[in-house]
Amino acid sequence: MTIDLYLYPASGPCRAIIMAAQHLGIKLNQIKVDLLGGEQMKPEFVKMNPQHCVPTIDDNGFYLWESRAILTYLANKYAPDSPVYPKDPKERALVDRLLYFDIGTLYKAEGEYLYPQLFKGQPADPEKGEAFKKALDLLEGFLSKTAYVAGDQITLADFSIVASLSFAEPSSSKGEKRKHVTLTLNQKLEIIKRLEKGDNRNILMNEFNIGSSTIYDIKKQKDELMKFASQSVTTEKLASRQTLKKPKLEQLDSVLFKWFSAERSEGKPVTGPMIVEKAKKFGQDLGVAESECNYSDGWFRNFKFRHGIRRLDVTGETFSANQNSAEKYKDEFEKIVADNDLTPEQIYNADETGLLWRCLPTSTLAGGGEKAAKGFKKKQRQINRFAMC
Ligand SMILES: N[C@@H](CCC(=O)N[C@@H](CS)C(=O)NCC(=O)O)C(=O)O
Repeated sequence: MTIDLYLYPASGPCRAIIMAAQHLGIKLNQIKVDLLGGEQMKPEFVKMNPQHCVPTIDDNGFYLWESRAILTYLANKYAPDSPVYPKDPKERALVDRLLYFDIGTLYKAEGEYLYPQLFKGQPADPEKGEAFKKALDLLEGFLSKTAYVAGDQITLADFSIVASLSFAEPSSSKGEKRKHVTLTLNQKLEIIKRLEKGDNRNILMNEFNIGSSTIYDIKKQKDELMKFASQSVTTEKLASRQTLKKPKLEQLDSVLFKWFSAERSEGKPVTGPMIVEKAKKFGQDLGVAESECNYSDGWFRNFKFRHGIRRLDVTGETFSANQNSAEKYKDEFEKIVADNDLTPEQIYNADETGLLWRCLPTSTLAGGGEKAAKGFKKKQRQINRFAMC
């Protein structure tokens, strides 16, 4: 039995349903409605929802719209024990309060301020802007006390409010995409400290050039970040680190990439299985537990992605000749000719057989900086035999 969700991908209320369903493991059959093309006005849609809006669900003939009503319906019916919509009357009332705050205050103020600017090209109305800011300040007040909007656990109110604000964030950038910023652990810790001191999140967003979702993520990561900081590493490390990845895995990654680069700088072809084999060996030496790294396809994909490693065809023969030895051999060769009193007719030039080189791979993995993989002789089939007389 599937639940159909009629949606428009850019719609904030629709995103709330998708996020909550994903969190609760509820499968939805997503059906796109082309709002710009007026598809919601078609008789078959209006018959289902006379208010002709998305999100709308069709749960086997039960039609429901209004995103917050859909959220509570899905949780009640398909995840009754989930803490996203607690059973305790008081806890549930707090979630409801935030859902009503969203529809009646936050999303309302946001829409009244931004919609005329976005859809009618009207100038910003400072009074409406002030009302929106007041609503944001109220939200800020709630969030300064608890990790999530309605307490210390994620609830339906978070999905609703995040979806509402996901609309304001791109709108406020006036069409310019904010450059992606990756904060160091030190910066994240500073943000946590300042939020706890009561600093305004809008000021922090501006100062660090980040969006509200990043602030949200940092607050979510708070315990993990504090634990990591207390356990670990020097101040310089915190200043440069951007993730909480375990040091041992970092070491493995770095030593493996050094080995890979060394092999490639000598022109040796390197294949996936070779890298995985080497990683296992280094992992063993570093004491990396199997639970920390399983050297799976996914791990290998990420390793290649992190270092910009890709597959290149082996081309040319650049590495087939040893230039240094060839230089030295010139003198040796002249001496052999003189010692044996050889005439030009007695000297032959014979290339080495290519047979051995056919055992080498015809492609290799190569680092991001390599444009072409200089290769050995390849695909040679003939064998030359010489009979001296
Ligand atoms: N309060 C409703 C708002 C729904 C709404 O306004 N949907 C818009 C898209 S974001 C829509 O479908 N507009 C088309 C129309 O009303 O014809 C909810 O949360 O579901």
